[in-house]
Amino acid sequence: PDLFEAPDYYNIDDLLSDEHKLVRDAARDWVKRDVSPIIEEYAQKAEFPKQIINGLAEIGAFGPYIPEEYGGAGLDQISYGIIMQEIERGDSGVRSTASVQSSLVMYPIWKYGTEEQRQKYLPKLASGEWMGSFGLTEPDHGSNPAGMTTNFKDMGDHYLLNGAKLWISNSPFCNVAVVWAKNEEGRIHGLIVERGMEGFSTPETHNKWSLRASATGELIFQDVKVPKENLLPNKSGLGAPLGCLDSARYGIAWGAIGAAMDCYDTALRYSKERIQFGKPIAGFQLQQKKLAEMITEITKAQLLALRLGQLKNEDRATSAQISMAKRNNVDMAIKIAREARQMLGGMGITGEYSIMRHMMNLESVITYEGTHDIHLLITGLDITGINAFK
Ligand code: TGC
Ligand code: FAD
Repeated sequence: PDLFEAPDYYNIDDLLSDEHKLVRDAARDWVKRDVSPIIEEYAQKAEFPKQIINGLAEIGAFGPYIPEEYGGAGLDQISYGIIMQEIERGDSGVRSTASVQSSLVMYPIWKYGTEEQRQKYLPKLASGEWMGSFGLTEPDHGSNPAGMTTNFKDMGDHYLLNGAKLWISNSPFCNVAVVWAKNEEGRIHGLIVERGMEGFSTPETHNKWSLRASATGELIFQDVKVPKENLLPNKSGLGAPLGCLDSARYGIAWGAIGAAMDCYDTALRYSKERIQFGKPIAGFQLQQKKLAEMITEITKAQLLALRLGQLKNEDRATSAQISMAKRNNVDMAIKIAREARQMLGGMGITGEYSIMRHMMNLESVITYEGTHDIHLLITGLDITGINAFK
């Protein structure tokens, strides 16, 4: 197939297995065929393209590393990363949908759920028949989720859930939501809430200038009766949702490389064709500086992600290592998007090219899953032992 140009300045392909390359080519081919041609239109009209859900399932984007017995793709962590990279080459919003489904909905059900919960939910989530969302953030508790006020009471034969979550990806169309709430003792637990439960609503958040092709909304619980069998029993406390975030943040570290590659590739091609002052703008030193720094930063980010993937495969990656990669790679991508946008001059602000969309998307990516500053403080805490959050 006619694939995207994929910068690989350090022959990193040599470090990938044949399976990694097969997974990558399938994802890349699908993004080029089914996502890139339509995504600008959906971003412009601020709508998630639901017709791509089947394709996402087919390339293994829903639960790449979830075992095949539960409908997952049974792949390793590097394959998971590569799939996120290829999807985000198309659009960060589409990658968000896959990240949430895999790392924030399937992962907690797989890791913290009962066998019955795994059997009931995972195959349907893997096939895309059901879509999930993840409710941690609240209107008054974003970076500090430990302060959450959403809560549930034990009513004997069921739980009664009250509260509200804000900024929830996939919420407007999710069939199930993994929701984090405090019990009467103030301990955080995960609950699976299903659409249709009385008192549960999911209003959409409009007027976003970022991640427009991803649906974002609220999760509102007004005396929702949640069956007792919907509680995730095998882990509680803030560490439970943070464990899910570790997996999603790892995927984002790879995903951001995809957005950066697309911006770099677009700027490189454009600059070789665009003639000003009698020569291609790629021939001017100032433009070469931009391109040379872009490929340098992409290469460093690729190596960081790949090494982190190896550590993840060996179950040795620490949360602080994941924070470093998420922070570095998203920052790398947003800077490349801004520089690449300038290289296209006026054309760079139009939807004829993907760069401005990536740039705006990355404003969400640098904020969600722990902001740029929060991840810096995680590194700071890790290396000094001193907590600067509070
Ligand atoms: P702290 O006292 O540090 O920790 C509480 C407990 O959690 C444990 N822990 C972790 N466990 C697993 N993975 C991690 N990354 C962990 N970090 C900490 C910790 O050991 C402790 O366990 P225990 O057993 O002692 O209780 O907690 P803190 O309240 O001081 O907060 C730390 C901080 C600020 C780093 C944390 O709250 C944080 O990461 N805040 C950022 C919030 C965030 O990232 N929200 C993301 C919401 S989801 C989202 O954005 C989805 S976007 C998806 C998309 O569309 O792609
Ligand atoms: P705040 O926490 O209010 O932070 C505001 C500013 O203060 C930031 O710059 C932050 O870095 C800084 N700050 C905060 N605390 C400190 C400190 N201790 N020291 C120094 N600076 C600090 N959440 C979910 O649960 N599920 C989802 O699916 C989801 N999807 C999202 C999709 C989109 C498009 C967006 C934009 C967000 C999404 N989020 C989701 C929420 C996201 O995780 C939060 O926006 C993020 O964690 C930051 O929280 P906040 O917006 O409340 O900002």
